[in-house]
Amino acid sequence: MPRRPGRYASSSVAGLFADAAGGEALASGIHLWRGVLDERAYLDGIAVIAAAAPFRSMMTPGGRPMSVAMSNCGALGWISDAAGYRYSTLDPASGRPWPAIPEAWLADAARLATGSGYPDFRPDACLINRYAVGARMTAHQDRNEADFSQPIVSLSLGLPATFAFHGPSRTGRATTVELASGDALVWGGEARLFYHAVRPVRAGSHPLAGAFRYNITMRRAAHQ
Ligand code: MD6
Ligand code: FE
Repeated sequence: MPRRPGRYASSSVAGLFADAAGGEALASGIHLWRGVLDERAYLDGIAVIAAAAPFRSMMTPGGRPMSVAMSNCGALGWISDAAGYRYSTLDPASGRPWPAIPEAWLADAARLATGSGYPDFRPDACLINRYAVGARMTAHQDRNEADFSQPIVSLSLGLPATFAFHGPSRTGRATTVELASGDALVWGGEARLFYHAVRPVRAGSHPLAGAFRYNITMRRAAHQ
C-alpha cells in the first residue's frame, strides 16, 4: 500500500496506530491519511469492477439523475431510485450480485481503520463514485447502514476535490479539506452522522485517471 514509505513503515507493529498517529485528526472521528494508496492498483481495480458493474447515474428518490456516476462491489451495494436509498445484494442493472471487494482493498481498509482506532471494521459494502468535471455531491448523512459504531473508510483517486463537512446539522458551518489522489479518510465516532458534501470537481487532468475523480467508500452495511 505505501506510496510514501515512511508513512506506513511501522504499520506492521501491532497497535502502533491505535491512537491515530500517522493519520491527522481533522475533528473527533475524522482521520485523514495523506498519500497512502497505490493509485495505479486502485484505478486498475476500479476498471475491473466497472467491467462487471458499469458506472451509471442513479435517480434520486425525487426523480433527478445524480451528477455522480456510481458502481459497487461487495455483498451489498448502495442504490437509489424512486423507492429510496438502500442497500441491495443485486445490481439492479444486471440482476446479478455485485463483484467482490478486492482483497487488497479490504486489507487497506482494515489497516486504516485500525490505525484510526477502529480495530473491528469488516466492510460488506463498497460504493464507488465517479465524478466528471463539474459533478458534485450535495450535503448528506450516511445513514443507510445498520450500525453507526462502524466507521466508513473513504479513498480518493484521480482529480482532487474539496470535501466539506458540517456537523450534526446540515446548516452547521462547513470545514473544508482538499482530498487528493491517494488520500484516505476514516469517518466514524462522533462524526459518523455529520453532514458532508463534495464541491463541484474542477477541470483538470490526472496522469492516471484523466478528467475524473473516483471515491471508494467501504462500509459495514449489515449488522456484524
Ligand atoms: C466523496 N464521500 O468523497 C463522497 N461519505 O466523493 C462521501 O460521501 C463520504 O467520503 C461518508 C464517509 C466518507 C465519505
Ligand atoms: Fe457520504
